[in-house]
Parts: sequence; structure tokens; C-alpha cells
Amino acid sequence: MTETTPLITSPEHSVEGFVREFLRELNFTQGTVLERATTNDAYLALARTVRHYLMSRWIETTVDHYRAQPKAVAYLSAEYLLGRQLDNALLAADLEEIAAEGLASLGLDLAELRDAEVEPGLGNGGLGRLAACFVDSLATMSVPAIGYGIRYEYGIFRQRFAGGRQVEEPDTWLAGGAPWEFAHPEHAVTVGFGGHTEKYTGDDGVERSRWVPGWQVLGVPYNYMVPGYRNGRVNTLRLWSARATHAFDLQIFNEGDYVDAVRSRTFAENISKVLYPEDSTPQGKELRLQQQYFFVACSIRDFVDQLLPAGFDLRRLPERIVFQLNDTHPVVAIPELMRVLVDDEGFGWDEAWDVTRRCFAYTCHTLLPEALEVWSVELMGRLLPRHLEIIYRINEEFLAQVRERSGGDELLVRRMSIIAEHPQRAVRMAFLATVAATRVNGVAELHSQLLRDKVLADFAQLWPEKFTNVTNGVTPRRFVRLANPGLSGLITEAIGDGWVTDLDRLRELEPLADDAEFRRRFREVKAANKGRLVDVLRRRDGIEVDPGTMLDVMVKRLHEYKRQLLKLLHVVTLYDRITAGEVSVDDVPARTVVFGAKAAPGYVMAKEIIALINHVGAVVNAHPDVSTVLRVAFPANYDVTVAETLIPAADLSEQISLAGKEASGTGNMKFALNGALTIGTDDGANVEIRRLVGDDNFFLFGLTEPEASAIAEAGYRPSSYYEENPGLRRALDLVASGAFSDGDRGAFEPVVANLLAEDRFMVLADYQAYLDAQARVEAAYADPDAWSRSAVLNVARSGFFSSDRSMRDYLDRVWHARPLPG
Ligand code: 26W
Repeated sequence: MTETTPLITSPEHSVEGFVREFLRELNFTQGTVLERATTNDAYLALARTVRHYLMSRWIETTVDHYRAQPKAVAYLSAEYLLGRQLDNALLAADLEEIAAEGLASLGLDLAELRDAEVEPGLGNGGLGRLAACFVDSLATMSVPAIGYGIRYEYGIFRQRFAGGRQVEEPDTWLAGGAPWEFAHPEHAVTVGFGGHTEKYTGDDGVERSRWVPGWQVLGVPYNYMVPGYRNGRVNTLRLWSARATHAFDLQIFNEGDYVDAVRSRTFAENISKVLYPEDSTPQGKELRLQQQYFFVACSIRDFVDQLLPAGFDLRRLPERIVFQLNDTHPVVAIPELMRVLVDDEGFGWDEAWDVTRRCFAYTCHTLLPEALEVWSVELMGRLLPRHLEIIYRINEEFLAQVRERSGGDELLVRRMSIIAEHPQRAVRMAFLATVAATRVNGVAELHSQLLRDKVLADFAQLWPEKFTNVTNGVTPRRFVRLANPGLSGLITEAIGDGWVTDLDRLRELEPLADDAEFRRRFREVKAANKGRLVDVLRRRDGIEVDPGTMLDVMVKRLHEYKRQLLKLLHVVTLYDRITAGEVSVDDVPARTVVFGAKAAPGYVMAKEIIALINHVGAVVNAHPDVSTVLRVAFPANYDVTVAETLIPAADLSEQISLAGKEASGTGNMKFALNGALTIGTDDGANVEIRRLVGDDNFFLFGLTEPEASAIAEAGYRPSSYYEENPGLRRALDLVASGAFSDGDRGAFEPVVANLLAEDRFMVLADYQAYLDAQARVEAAYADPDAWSRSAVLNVARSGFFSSDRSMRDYLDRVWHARPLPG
């Protein structure tokens, strides 16, 4: 901001100033007094007070960006797993101590108010959390950027267990109030759906087509602050909420059909009602496509109308914006921009395409073929008839290029066509994104290589320069500085606090790995974090965990490719060996295996596996001998807030997916940065973690991707491993025997049967290697000092996995934009 007077004056940065602001909020906004205030009153007043300290930065950032008209980044994501906002805002505003002291002077406890916040669970897992880390880094790096998404009324379901089985409950995250959002109905956008297109001749004599939507909804923007870390910048996250264009149809109402009168209203509002809880297998539901088109149409209109100066020449749009497509979910933005340029702005097709194909970049986050979204031509044509026309034309021109470059190789044409002919005519969104984007990237080196070599091989052949890699990262502000204050203090004491915004500085810790005193203090911090976790799990879930045990943690969505079953077979094997007297409890280091995982409600096998984990856990925890050295804990409703307490307490991080299936993983990075050692396969970002922390500080096991695909190629016979490996056979037989289901042999028969018959993700093939690696873990854990030396090296060598570094890579390799410091 130039030297002109600040637009607004922030409250005084002092305990007195803070208390004054807080009481004003409590009295005048919350409408109550301290003596009568509920915890929620106090929390809402606190949140608004902190907002006030960030407001001037927010407005200055917005005004600066508008004045400077720099190249900006618009991150289009259907999911943002933000986590709680209070602590991050206090950190950004450097208000932690002042707030704690100010509240204490009023007899209020910051920790208690902190727990009153319900985290916005507007995402499923990795992809959603990554988006949240990325917008945090863009703000902290002063990059002109805006996140666009959907303000779901209900986020990811709340998970609870009944008889060990997952039960889903609606996520009423807005019920207690939403102090971090700012509604702007005055900037609402009208979005069309359905209807038909009609041809007409433009006054330039050109044959044109226009869309006549069948119905419309209003998109109301809600702005959220994205505060940079103490850099005076606050970026915006704009989430769209659907509203009916008119409250209700008075005409119909007067005719007495009240339900019908409000029908269109509920119909419209359904669009942003709830997050789809799937994170791998699209259900192809119409409402999902409505959600996708709704938020991208609002976002493109909003950017052109609100962020570009009036009369801006849209031919120069690529100089002002890059739309980053977070997986295929926002890809309908491509035909939408074409529609706006051709139909609304009167551009010619080629002109419009020349602009559009320079405005988008696409990140793919998966390797599972079933996770790549396709929309039937029937549905696309019914919901978005004009967009289907545009997609057909894009495909036509693209295939002409393919024919020309391949000398008319029709097989290649059919293989690369954006329109799949089988099993039904459908639009392949990943192909549309790849054709239109300037850059296509995977989220870890191995993943990006597999995209080039397998998933999008034909396209990488055609446009090798388009394909790049940007390895994921996580924000050190939330996942180290906030989640692990003990470790943060230790690091800052040793190397200063520059690491919070320059994580490569962690390298300076390396020599301290050889410092016995530093190692002792590191172990002390880990022990304290374990103590904190024990309290949280007891209070939250009534789960008793012994802090003196090795905490072996596996937290991520429940999916067969992530192989929670392999971890469970290890538990069953240990149980079997101890109960069979093969192993004495004295020779086994005491271990607590902690699971955290939600299953998509429609994913039957995943829900069976959750039930099996809970049933095995119940038997293990109740066994008089086994439970002295082995426990299973499965806190329900794993979310960002649980992760922030669990990860800093972990000793062992389970990253055991079948090689070639996990695109990257980001939990693996959070564990390494918090001083846990990883047991893992050479999959996703594990490969880069192992390379950086060193083989001695990583427990590698299992098939590599080439080995696994060779076995699959040759024909994988899981039962052969059952026949040849007695330990494996006994473990599977134990499950099949009903030992963990009160003798009911049928209870988990489907799980065992699938492993013996199909085992798509080769749990049985990697079983022995995994057991052997766990034996190495036990041997290593027997020497706490050596273990902590390895752990310190993991922290020191994991600075690369900062989402700030990921943003630098995107800025250099994909966006060609740069920060605009305050
Ligand atoms: C239902 C459709 C669907 C399909 C895929 C919904 C959501 C997805 C996401 C792409 C799944 C996802 O979250 N992928 C994860 O993305 C992370 C961030 O890049 C990676 O670290 C994980 O490896 C990847 O599984």
C-alpha cells in the first residue's frame, strides 16, 4: 500500500486493546455481557475480535491487487479442508499471548474457547487439505491469488461407530454460527442450467449458437480470510452458496400449492447443500455436475466482473489470470470460458480458443482409473447443452490435429478422443483438461512419471512439454508451528524462527542430531505430545492409550489401495504369535496401533474393513496378555483437528499403499516433519521422503511399481501366498474362524474371500516383506536414542515438503506469476 493513510485503523495490539475489542464484540455484536455469556458467545466474540486485527490487511491486500492488476492465480477446487480457523488467525496476527492473557484477565480460558470451534469440513481428504495448504502458502508468499469453491451447508459427514461399524451423521458445521465468513449477496451471480441452444446468424454474418437455459439459480459469494504469516497480507477464499432466484412462486402459492411454490427454491439450494463424500469413485450423479458447473460459472463471472477493471480487453486475459484446475472436478470451466468469450463477448472461435487454452493448468491427483471422472453425453447434453456443443467442437479440432500428426491413425484418434464411445458415450474430463491446459502436472515424481508413461501416455507423446511435476507440500504454519509448539520451540531455540516461512532452514538442525542433549529434549517433546494425545483421546473418545508405548499411526481415508488391511494383518499376526506362545510379551516392544479413517458411505468393502479393525481391536485390547504389549485405538471422526494432535505424538508413520497407487500422500510429509519415522513402500512422495531423509532413517519394504505391475501383468494369484506362508495362513484363518467376531465365521468372510480371490492391491504379496520391516522397526525402537537421532534427521531433511516450495514450483513452472509484496 502506498504511503497514503491506512483505510481502516486496526485495534491496538495490546492486552488492553484486545480486551476492549473483545468486550465490544461480546456486548454489541453478541448482545450479551461477560457474566451471562455462553462459551459459544465468547468464542464468536473472540473470533470477530481477531478478524478485526486482520481486516485492514485484508482490505489493503484487495485494494493493492486491484490497483496493481498483477497476474493472479485463481485456484478452482470443489474441496477445501480448512481445519479450525482461530489458532491460525491468532498466529498470523501475532495475537496468541495477548489473547490468552486478555481472556484470562476476564476469567476466560482460550483453550476452552478454542474447542468451541467446529472445523469447516468442506473436503474429503488429501485433495481438499492440499488446497487449504496451498492457499495458506500463496497468502504467506504474498502471491495475488484467490481460492474459489463451494460453501457446502453440510461438509464431510461426522463418523461414529455403532457395534464397530461406521455410521454417518450430517455435519451441521454452521449451526453454532460462522464467524469467519462474510456474505456478499450484492455480488451474486446468476447461473443457468438445462434448456436448449438455438442457432442464429450474427450481424457479422457468422453462424452462431446461443444458450437458452431452462432454469437459473443465484450464486451468493461468502468470503473467508486467508491470512499470510505476519506479512501484512490477507488473501481471499470465495465460496459460493446456491439460492433460488426468487423466494417462492407467489402465483402458485396463491393457488394453494405451497409445496410446489417453494419447490424451485429447495431445488436450487440443493446445489450447495452437501459435499459428496466420495474420494475415489465418482457416482456420476447429476447434482455433482450441477455443483461443479455452478461454482466455476460463478467464479469466472466473478473474476471478470469484480477483479478486472471495467472494459478490460479479454483478449489479454492470460496476462491477468491462470485458473488452476484442482483435479477434474472444475474442468467444465474450460467450455464455460469459451461460452462467455464466444456467446457473451462475441469473440470468434479461434480467438476465444487462443485465449482459453492459455488460461488453464490442470493438476491430476489420482492414479486409479475409476477416479477419473467421465460425464455421459446424455447428462451433459441435458444439463449443459451449449457446453456439450463447445466440447464437441474442441474435440473435433483436437482430433484433426491428432490425425494430421499421426498420419490418420484412427485407433489413436479413438483412444485420445475426449468423447469415449464405450461403455457409453461420455466426456472424459481428464482428456478435456489435458487438451486445453498449458500445463498438466502430477503431485509427486513417481506419479507424474506414471501419468506420462501410462495414464496420459498418448498426450505426453503429443505434447511432452506440457507435462511437468510439482511434488505436494504441507503448510508448516498449521502442521508444525501450531500443531507442535514443543518441537517448534526447540527448533526456534536452536536455529531461530526463520524456518516458519523458509522450511529449508531445518537443514541447520542436522548437526544437532549428533547432540545427545538435543536428542534428549527432542524425546521430551515427543513424550509431552503423547501425553497431550492421551488426554484428548480419553476426553473425546473414552479411549485409554498408554503414552509409554510406541505410537504406530495410520490415518488417512479408508481405501483398499492404502492397505489398512496390511496393517491389520500385522496386528493379527502379533496377536496370533503371542497367544500361540511363539513370542513372549517380554520380547515385544509395547505398541499402540492408532487408526483414523472415514469410508465413503457407498464403499461397502471399506466399511467392512473398518468393522474388522474395530472387532480385532476389541479382542486384542481385552486379551489379558496381548493387551500388555499391543493395543489398537480407533478414534472416530478423524479430521484436521484430530490430525493436529495425533501427528506430533506419533513414533511410526504408516505409508504402506501398493506402489503405483498413492499419487503422493501428504500425511507422510506431516509425520516426517514432526519427527516420526516412516515405514513405507516406494510409492508417491514416499520415494522423495526416503531419498531426502536417507535409507537409514526410513523403513522401506515391498514391491516397487514396476514389480507390482509385472506381477499383475503375469497374473497375480493371491492364494499362492496363503499356501506358501504359514504365518499369513494362520492370520487369515484366524479372521475367517470368527475369532474376532464372537465365533461368527461369516462375519468377515467377504474380506478374507476377496483377499484370497482377487486382492487387487497385493496385500498378500507384500505381507512378509512388511512383517520383516516391522521387525526392523522393533529392533530400532529398542534404542530410543538412536531412534530419536533418526527422527531428528527426518525433521532436518524434510524442509522440501513445505507447500511454500510447492508454490514456488507452480509459480516458476506452471503459472509464470510472482509475489506482490505489501
Ligand atoms: C469422487 C470423485 C473423486 C475422485 C478423486 C473425488 C476426489 C478425488 C481426489 C482426487 C482424491 C484425492 O484426494 N486424491 C489425493 O490427493 C492428494 C493431494 O494431491 C494426494 O496426496 C493423494 O495421494 C491422493 O490420493
